[in-house]
Amino acid sequence: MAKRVSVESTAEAYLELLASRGVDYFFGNAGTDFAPLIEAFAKRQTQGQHLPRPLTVPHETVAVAMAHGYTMVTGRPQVVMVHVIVGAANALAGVINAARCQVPMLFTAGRNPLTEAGLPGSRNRQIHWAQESFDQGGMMREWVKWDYELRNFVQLETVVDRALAITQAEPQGPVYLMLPREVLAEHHDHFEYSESSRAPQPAETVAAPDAVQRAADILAEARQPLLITKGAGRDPGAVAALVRLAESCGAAVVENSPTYMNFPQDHPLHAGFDAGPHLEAADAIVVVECDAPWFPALQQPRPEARLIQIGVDPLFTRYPIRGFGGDVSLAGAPRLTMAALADAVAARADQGAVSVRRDRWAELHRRRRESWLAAGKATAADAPLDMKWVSRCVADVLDDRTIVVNEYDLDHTQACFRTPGTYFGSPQSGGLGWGVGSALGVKLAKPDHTVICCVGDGSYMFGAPTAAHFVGRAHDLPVLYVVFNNRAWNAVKRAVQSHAPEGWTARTGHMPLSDLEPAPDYEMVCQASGGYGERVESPAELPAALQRALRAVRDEKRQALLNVVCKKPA
Ligand SMILES: Cc1ncc(C[n+]2csc(CCOP(=O)(O)OP(=O)(O)O)c2C)c(N)n1
Repeated sequence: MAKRVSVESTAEAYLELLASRGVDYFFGNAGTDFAPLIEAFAKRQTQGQHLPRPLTVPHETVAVAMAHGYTMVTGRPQVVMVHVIVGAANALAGVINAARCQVPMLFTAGRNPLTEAGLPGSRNRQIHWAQESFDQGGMMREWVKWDYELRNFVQLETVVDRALAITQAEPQGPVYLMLPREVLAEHHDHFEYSESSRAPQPAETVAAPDAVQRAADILAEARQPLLITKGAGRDPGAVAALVRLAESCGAAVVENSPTYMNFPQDHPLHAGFDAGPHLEAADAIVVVECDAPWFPALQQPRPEARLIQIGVDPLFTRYPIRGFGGDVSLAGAPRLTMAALADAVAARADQGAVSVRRDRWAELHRRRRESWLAAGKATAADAPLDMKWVSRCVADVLDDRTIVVNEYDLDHTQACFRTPGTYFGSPQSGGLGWGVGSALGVKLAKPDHTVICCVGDGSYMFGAPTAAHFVGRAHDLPVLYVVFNNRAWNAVKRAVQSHAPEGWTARTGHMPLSDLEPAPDYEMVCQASGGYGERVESPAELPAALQRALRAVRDEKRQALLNVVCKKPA
């Protein structure tokens, strides 16, 4: 049905349209290009009209990460707007993360005024000459599914609906819309649009039945089937399907650097976080939404092992190189694919053999968890604290209404995630600075949940923490940050150690470009924005410190940060 509303400008019509399409938030980091939009926001807020809620986010890293975090728990894309080319440059790493994580997002930037004079919105600031590029979309193009510049008011509805449809079509990922100031500033008196989007919205797909049957034949005949996943839980509904698939053939499930909660970690078929020990024995391997299931330079499955790949894009089309093979490849919604495959396998598999395998895996599972528990407890008295012990203490305060965002240092072996949507790990693209902001986005989407952001000291600093804590206070988003402070970039140190185990750094004990000392008093960064902050140096004190911090976020409704002083790596 067509709807006609009175507006003053293209900018106002744009806000009307975004709200009608279900966009809740507009994460903005503004510049001169925003002027017509800010006017439109002011008018509509004053008049109580429907609009996406504008949130001021004073660094682009945080803005993109917040949109990422909000969407990874709701599935619904939001709008980020940054200031022309310079804002887009700051946002780019976050857009790369969203692209690799297949998170939809309407990423937008102002476009410098095109005209030097003569139109409403024409250039009137020093920067308006130098901030124009020949191809503003070019900087982002590799990382977005579609980019376009809004050229006129007449196309507004088509352009916005097309952007929102493309970002949400699988494989999902950000799209980029540029908004020239003259177009936003154009005067209009009314806007007519269709109440719901007319853009095609492709339905979920599932592989053809004969391909599913071929995969089922492989799994039914396998004696040692193995499942490896990283991101099946992007769709929380896929978790139950993965459980059914694993149970149908008695296959162990390895979560490889998980980006989501994929499979209940207390399930007897959960086989840990490293496929390495199981690879040699496997005769059928199912790779579910996992870009790098093993490292061919270090280890390969047996040559005769049959490979099945499942994912919305099992080819990982946007990766320049990825050579993992597939005897059967099942593109489509993993939830539907795995459900169909589980049914087909259950109908064929030898139930006796399946139950023998399940019992064997269950015993290994029990022993593995016991040894992980013991390894954590063995560090309970270490000071500075061991990250295993920090992880164990964090794990002890988790429940089904607590969501963890982990950028690096929470040790998976010390926790036990059971509920879909309760764990989110670093994007596979590794653009640091994601955790701090995405935890804010999660809290925005789930205000009734506790959100704990586990973050390395390095990752924390990449996350533009001053801006993030500003947002936490300004927009009432009480997140608990646990900073695993080892005063180093351990990932960099480990890379040097594996590159040159007996090299100069090993012989001299001197490793440049990897230390973070003198370390800031991170707790004070949070205190500076009204939060609770505490430095923790004693392992025995950590459980009580976590309770104090949880009281701050849950009862006092203010953000909190524990600066946990951990062992410094060599
Ligand atoms: C934007 C960006 N810059 C640099 C890197 C390289 N890098 C990967 S891990 C890492 C260190 C992370 O430090 P921290 O969060 O303290 O965790 P730790 O490695 O000490 O456990 C760095 C610098 C990156 N991934 N992303």
